[in-house]
Amino acid sequence: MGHTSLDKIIALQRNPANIRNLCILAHVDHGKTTLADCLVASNGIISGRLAGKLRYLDSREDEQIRGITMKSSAISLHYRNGDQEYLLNLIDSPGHVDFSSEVSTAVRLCDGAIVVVDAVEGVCPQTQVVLRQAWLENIRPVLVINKIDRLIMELKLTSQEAYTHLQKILEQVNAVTGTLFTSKVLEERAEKEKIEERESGTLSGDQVYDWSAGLEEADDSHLYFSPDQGNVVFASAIDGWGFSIQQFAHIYSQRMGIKTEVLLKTLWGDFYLNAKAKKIMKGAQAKGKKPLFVQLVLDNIWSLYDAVVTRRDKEKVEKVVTSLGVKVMARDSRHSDPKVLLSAICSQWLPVSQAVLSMVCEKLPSPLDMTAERVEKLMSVGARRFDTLPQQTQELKRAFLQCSSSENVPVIIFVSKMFAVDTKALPQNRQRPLTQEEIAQRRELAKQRHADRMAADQRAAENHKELTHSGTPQEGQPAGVSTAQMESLTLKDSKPAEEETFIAFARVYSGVVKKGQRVFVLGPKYDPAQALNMLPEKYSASDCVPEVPHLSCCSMESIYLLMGRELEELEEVPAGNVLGVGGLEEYVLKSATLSTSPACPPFTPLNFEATAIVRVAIEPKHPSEMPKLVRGMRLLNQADPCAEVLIQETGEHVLVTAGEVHLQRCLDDLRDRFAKIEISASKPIIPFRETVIRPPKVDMVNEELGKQHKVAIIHQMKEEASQGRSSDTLHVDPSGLVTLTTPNRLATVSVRAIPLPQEVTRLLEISSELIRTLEQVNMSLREGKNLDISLSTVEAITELKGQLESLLQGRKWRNTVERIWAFGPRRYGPNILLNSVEGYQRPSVWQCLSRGDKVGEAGAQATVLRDFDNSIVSGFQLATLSGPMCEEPLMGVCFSIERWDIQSSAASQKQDSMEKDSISNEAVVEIKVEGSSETTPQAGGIASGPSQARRRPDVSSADCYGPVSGQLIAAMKEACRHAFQAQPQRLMAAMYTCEIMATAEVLGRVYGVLGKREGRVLHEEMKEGTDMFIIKAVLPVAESFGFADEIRKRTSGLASPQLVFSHWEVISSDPYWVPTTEEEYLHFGEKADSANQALKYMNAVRRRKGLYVEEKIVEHAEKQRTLSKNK
Ligand SMILES: Nc1nc2c(ncn2[C@@H]2O[C@H](COP(=O)(O)OP(=O)(O)OP(=O)(O)O)[C@@H](O)[C@H]2O)c(=O)[nH]1
Ligand SMILES: [Mg+2]
Repeated sequence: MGHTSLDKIIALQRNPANIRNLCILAHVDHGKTTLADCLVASNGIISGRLAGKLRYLDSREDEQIRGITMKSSAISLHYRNGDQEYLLNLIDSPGHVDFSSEVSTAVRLCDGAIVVVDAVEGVCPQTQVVLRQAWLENIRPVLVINKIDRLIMELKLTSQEAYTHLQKILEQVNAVTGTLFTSKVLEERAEKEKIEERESGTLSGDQVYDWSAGLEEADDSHLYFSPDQGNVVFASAIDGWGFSIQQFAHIYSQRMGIKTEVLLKTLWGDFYLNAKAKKIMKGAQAKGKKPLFVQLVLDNIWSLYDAVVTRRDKEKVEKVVTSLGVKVMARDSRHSDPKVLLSAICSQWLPVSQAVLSMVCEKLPSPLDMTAERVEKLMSVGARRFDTLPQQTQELKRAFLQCSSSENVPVIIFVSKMFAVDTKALPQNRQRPLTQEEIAQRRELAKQRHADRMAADQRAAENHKELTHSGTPQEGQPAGVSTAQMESLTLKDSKPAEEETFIAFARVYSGVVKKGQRVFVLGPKYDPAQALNMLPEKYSASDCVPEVPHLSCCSMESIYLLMGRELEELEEVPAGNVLGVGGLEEYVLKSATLSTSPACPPFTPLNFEATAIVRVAIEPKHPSEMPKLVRGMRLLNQADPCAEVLIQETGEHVLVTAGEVHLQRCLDDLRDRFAKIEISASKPIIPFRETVIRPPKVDMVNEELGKQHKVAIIHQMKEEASQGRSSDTLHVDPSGLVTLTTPNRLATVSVRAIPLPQEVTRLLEISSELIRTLEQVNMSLREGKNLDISLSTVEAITELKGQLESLLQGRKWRNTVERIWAFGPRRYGPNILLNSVEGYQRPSVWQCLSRGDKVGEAGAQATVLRDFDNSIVSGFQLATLSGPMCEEPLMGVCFSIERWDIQSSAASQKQDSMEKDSISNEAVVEIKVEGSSETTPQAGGIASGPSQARRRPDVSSADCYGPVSGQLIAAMKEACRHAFQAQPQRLMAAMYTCEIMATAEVLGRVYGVLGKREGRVLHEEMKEGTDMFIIKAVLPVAESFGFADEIRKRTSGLASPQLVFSHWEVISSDPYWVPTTEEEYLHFGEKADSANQALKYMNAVRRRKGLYVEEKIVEHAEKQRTLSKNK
């Protein structure tokens, strides 16, 4: 097939029924890009010979070198299926975990996906993740089982064994889909019941709870992958072949005279051919017969490989070639590598592109088939319900479903990422092949100019040489172009442009996008309801910029067709297509929604599976180049969906990435493209968490601790007291209750730190998004606003509360959940502030669940306290943000406030303007109220006068400490820190899980590396049908750098692990442990720092942050010298 012309593609873009937007998803190295090559070759963009070797869509140099994809890239292909012509907008995605955010950006723009699975490795962790991602975005998948050649050549399976193996893989994939489906059905059923319950009042008493309901009714057969459904292709992308059973059904229906429909149903499954009776029978396995699939399909392929590759039987090959009716060129059959001949035969016999593309056209939905469910999901952000959106917004749903390109529908575009291209590579700046006339014309011009130049001085001639030299000559371009190149270069030199241009990777959901059109850019927090109130009716984006929050206007400077490494400029793009948009870099950071209608809501944010965890500090080699670095980092931030760039309080420029490989790519990009300077990066900054634990029973040397420990704490506190840390404002009692008074002695808080059970911490951690929503709801309730939250959010919150209640059982935790005051840090972290103050009542954090219920009338004291409620919360937030061990965030700590007094003058300071009678009848009035209640905090000292000051020294001195709320924050923070220190403290390390596939020979070495790096093997199993072992292990992030490389080296590349962030784990050793007995001294040395991993980590963090580190650098220098006798 020849090269598809641009005009053809433009024409196809207008017919959404024949458009397929799809991406290729898989675990790393399962052959996505190789498969994409075969599809690209079918359009003549690359040669068929190079397909599979070129990896055309891996256009970056580092992608080619490392052999993995790092960025998703799109290409538009044309395919004729029967009498219909299709436009396929294909996106290749990376499979490495570090780049899973690129997968999210690709999946959002598609309606379908090709999921590729390696026939040997089967379902891998990332396969499950991509299936889930496809599911979450409601896009339909089809399956390609790739690398079947490995079953023949590497595993040397017989065709029968291969069949069993393939069946297993299908089962595995379907099991993943099944789980996703079941959970969704159950969720939906629960939701439906809830609604019914609400509508019908109460449930009837005798209703039986039927847990299977819903599952049976729901038809899920279309979801599963099965060759007879036509949604599975078996392929070897590298050898260029692939087939679905449809193809074989056609072949054999002609040859054997069996109906195609019959073959379609029987080619896959437990059927066999009874040659005598000329019948297809069931029960091949039971009768020990060859299944049809083996006999009619696999055997052919196996014997072809046998003849061509294994035995190199020329005669047989010739026979096969003639029987298949394919043409083989002489140079292919003479080639020393038999694989060349093989792929020459196979790619004509069973071209993989045909099998895959016809499956795509038949089985994947077009943009017109978008479901209402998916539209609602896209349009309702966060906790909001779709039906609470303004009417005009809800009407837009129709525009999505119609996917119309008429002039009067609103334009809706979603930008899922921004990517940078070299400005020189833009079509505007690139030469196109010239027409003959133009060439002639230019030649004349050039000749003339050349003559002029010759006459000019020597320098001009030199310039000329240089310029012609630096233009990269393009292959196959007609003569005379070099002059054109020269021209364009001189032109560009005259106006220095940005070297990188950002293009938005986007899709049109409705309307026609035209070059130069003006649209609204809707920020993620944009609220259409608010905007519709503020904007005049029929407001359009071409009017001047309105003053609406999170709304701006921009124009589409240029729009492009994405063609892999190239871009083609277009004038307009109709609905249903993927496109590139230029000129948005000022308006869009990473993703955005664009529309001509202000009623359009911003789309739900992308689901990112990766957690950015690896951070490094970056600085330029030459300090003077700082501005360049800052600019470069800004560009990098925009160009990568997942990388984060921030400036820490310390002034360091920090880059946060998803993993080691991602980090490497970001640094390369920064160095070579965005900053173009030498940079140095710090060692990865490893995050830790600080926590407290229940008093342990044994110490470092496994000795019973018993009472000894308590003694240690008291000892520690005494020490602190002697150092002056425990002053008269601080009191720590032996049970760990810390009481702290503000410097002005007006307020006192008593706090105790309690370790949260592990499951609670984990629950809080996974529910952080929900807690954040809860906090937002509470905030708006406090402001007196009413937020419409969706039923599912309310339900999720109720469920969270229920789970917390069931986890926090026992005497110690009685009524805890109701008493939760706040979560922290940042108001949604995994620590709890608990209200254990007797008689103090405040609205519960769960108040959104019981709206309308009045909080019990509190006493007067409580009202005073209520005013300072926020200070306590702020103090708690600060304390949990950075702990006392090494200023890392806390995790899994509950701070229970057991007492809290504020003397009323403090309160009156705050309420200076409203004189309250309640103050005077306060229980804790110890000081005279009248005087201070009239004074403002600032002028307090002056107004109270010298005589009063003499009488009440406490109060007057109090005033110089500033506002009470501020003091209370500081006091609360300090109290929390002391309470924390009064318990056994521990560090928590971030852990990765990894799954390593290794053969038996290298298993030992894998264990060796894991052991050295403090990894722990969770389980090990043998992969059925192969000699591979799958080892699942956890490994501290701190020990993970270079892990993948080391494993790869030690096993000669046979095992390559992928690290995924999993959880936080308490490091069992106590960083503050010091040896106390003689034996321990001998064993651990005086400071016990050799074996203490926690201490090592803690000191490393402290050193990095410039905190005080207690360590001796040289110990017993003299002694050491005398030890070595040789000197
Ligand atoms: N034997 C065999 N090898 C294959 C086949 N398809 C791809 N490969 C090889 O598998 C390796 C990975 O192929 P890629 O296409 O880069 O894999 P990918 O899925 O794009 O990898 P990422 O993009 O990094 O996730 C390459 O070395 C290919 O040559 C196949 O059908 N058979
Ligand atoms: Mg790839």
